[in-house]
Amino acid sequence: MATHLKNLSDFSHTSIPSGNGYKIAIVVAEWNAKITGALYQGAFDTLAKHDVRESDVLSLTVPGTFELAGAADILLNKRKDIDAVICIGCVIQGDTKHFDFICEAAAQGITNVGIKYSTPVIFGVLTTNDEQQAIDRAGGKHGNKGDEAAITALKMVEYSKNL
Ligand code: DLZ
Repeated sequence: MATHLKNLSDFSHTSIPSGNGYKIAIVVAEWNAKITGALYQGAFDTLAKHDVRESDVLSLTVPGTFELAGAADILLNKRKDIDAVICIGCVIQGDTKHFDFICEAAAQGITNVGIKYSTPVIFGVLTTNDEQQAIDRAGGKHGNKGDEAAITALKMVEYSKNL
């Protein structure tokens, strides 16, 4: 049920909904696999903690972050039962312009797929200057951004189901 927020502080108090009955896909890039594996584990565990059944999680891999948007598009085209897609990747700055092209394509592509299918497609992609920054955000001192991606998916599915 949609609620009316009385003041801005209400935004920080929205509870994490139960994902019981939600079907969620997690698409994981193989590049920087140690990092994306940790992000995936965080997302998977968070979904389980919030009642998403293991059998309702569809886990898939793609070669790199660049492929995430295309993979989400193919998935949502073929599987009408999926409530949300969590895209997980990690792009680490190198010496060439690859970083910029991959990040830009992934962000824009993931946005476009979500809008095309009116389905939450979550940007669980780390874009870091170096490996340490990625480690810090994949279960390190800055938490696990996979957990946050899973919580975002739960909140967005609830949003779309209860309007
Ligand atoms: C080619 C490439 C490079 C240089 N760096 C990364 C990266 O840091 N993270 C990542 O997920 N993928 C990287 N890739 C691979 C591209 O995402 C993509 O798989 C290839 O360009 C083929 O389309």
